[in-house]
Amino acid sequence: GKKPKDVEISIPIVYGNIAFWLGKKASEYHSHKWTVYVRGSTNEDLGPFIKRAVFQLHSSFNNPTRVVDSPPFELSESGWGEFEIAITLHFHSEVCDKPLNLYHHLKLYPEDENSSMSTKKPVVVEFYDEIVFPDPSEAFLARAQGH
Ligand code: SLL
Repeated sequence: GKKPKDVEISIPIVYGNIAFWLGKKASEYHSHKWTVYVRGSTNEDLGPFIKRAVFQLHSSFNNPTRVVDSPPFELSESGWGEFEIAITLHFHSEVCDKPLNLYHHLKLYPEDENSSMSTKKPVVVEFYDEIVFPDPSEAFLARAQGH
């Protein structure tokens, strides 16, 4: 059973991507501009929890391992194709020593037949999730309370 003093901390997040088709400015290898991101579900700063986000891109990109060391934890690029992005979240040491992996399939092209390619209407695909820390340290609790 759960001891009454047991607490867990749950951080609501949203991760996903936004993509703009470049229209007349599109070239063969750069048809879209896109941004992949991890943010607080109501835009709260994740900096107190997350130290670093590593975005692993498709091998067709130069330097496909992209490290973001401060918020906002997002990465913008241009390209032509969809692929799975592995996002590794590293937490501050008092939060959690173990990194967390998220996977996001980058979406550039509208899904349904009714929405055609448009430079004005971006494609957005995002997911809600919660990062749960079942046994937070005192230091983490103090940090979360000040949040
Ligand atoms: C596909 N499996 O064939 C996917 C791979 C890779 C997309 C998509 C690179 C852009 C650049 C780029 O967009 N790669 O060269 O900078 O559809």
